[in-house]
Amino acid sequence: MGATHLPSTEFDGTEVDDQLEAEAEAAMGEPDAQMVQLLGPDGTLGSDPVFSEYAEKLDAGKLRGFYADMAAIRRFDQEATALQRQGQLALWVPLTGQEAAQIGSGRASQPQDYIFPTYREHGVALTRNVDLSELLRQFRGVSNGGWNPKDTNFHLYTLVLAAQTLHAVGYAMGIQRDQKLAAASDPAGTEPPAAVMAYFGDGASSEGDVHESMVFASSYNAPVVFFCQNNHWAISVPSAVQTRVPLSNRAKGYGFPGIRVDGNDVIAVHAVTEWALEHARSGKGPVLIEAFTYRLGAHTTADDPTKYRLSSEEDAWRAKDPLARLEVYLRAAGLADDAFFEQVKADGDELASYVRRTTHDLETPDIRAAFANAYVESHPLVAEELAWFEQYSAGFEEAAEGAAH
Ligand SMILES: Cc1ncc(C[n+]2csc(CCOP(=O)(O)OP(=O)(O)O)c2C)c(N)n1
Ligand SMILES: [Mg+2]
Repeated sequence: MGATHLPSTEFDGTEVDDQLEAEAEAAMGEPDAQMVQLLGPDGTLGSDPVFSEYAEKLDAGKLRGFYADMAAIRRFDQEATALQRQGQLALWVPLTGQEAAQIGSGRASQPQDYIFPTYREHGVALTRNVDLSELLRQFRGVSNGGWNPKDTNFHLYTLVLAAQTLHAVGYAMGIQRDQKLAAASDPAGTEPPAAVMAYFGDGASSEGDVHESMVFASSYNAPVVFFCQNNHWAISVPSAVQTRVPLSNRAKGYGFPGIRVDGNDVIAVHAVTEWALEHARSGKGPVLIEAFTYRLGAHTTADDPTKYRLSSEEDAWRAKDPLARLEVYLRAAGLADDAFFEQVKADGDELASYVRRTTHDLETPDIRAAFANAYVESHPLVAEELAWFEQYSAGFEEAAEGAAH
């Protein structure tokens, strides 16, 4: 038997930072792992042995719809940024650059699926029919939520990084149990199977919650798709400092498929997500998708990316713009003309004006809703606290009446 060789500690000492930063720079532009891509940055459609089949199912209407959605959410993003600059929102989290990752994946979901977003998934919200002005409640500071997740199966935004991945897996395990019960009572199975999609970022992938959620998802074969948008930055920390291997490779360690997809290619993202959701819904277990994309703007309106990254990097990614490449393809294939693109622009302006009008009128929700939404069923402690609150509030009314007499 040969001697045991321990691996040398390549990253010893203070050189770690320098080395990782150099790697970060090198990795910033081009992916170093196999990546599914169908629509290239120049707008030419390529092929893939597995995923072309999914792309072929997309008719002209669907492709035009992808473009219209991406343009609408980019316009919304600009308007929300302007509203923040004018003091109408406390903060805004821009998504520009990530439209294909969000519209492609959101449009692959079915109404019965349940989505757990981070705080940047405005494009996914659009695909789930969340009223976009409701989305701004939290950023205007009038509510901690803004919409009823039950209406759209699109959960509230989670600001605590990665916490939603645990919620998603728990929910997926719940779906699994509900489906078993339903199958026992109705063997013909009238309800379509559902899956859960958990969004998170490259930075959040370093959180223990992601590890725990993947272990549980794997152990229980939960119907969940982990959708990681690797937009290359966690505020000012580059993604290469978060991982030495492509994030999609991590799935191997948990024993489920991991796929890296060009996150600026809406056709490929849609195909890969459709495949992954079918995989999860049909009982085959979890999938990790890493959408390789880029955050073109600031982390939030409180951030200045010129302090930590080069504009040349932004320019390189601007050349891979998800909308521009789809426009080239649609025009070249004769699937859309000037009239279509003009209409999309006009619709975007109308959406922006709707959002601007409604933001000014967003009302503070009735605080009683917080008591009503604490548990599914009534709970004596909550009822007691509500009674106390009613009495407390009535005290102000009595005092006001007393002062008036
Ligand atoms: C548990 C936790 N730690 C730190 C933060 C502060 N924080 C907010 S966003 C962020 C970076 C997240 O980066 P990433 O996961 O890549 O998502 P992105 O913002 O790029 O979409 C950090 C550190 C937080 N919200 N929650
Ligand atoms: Mg990120």
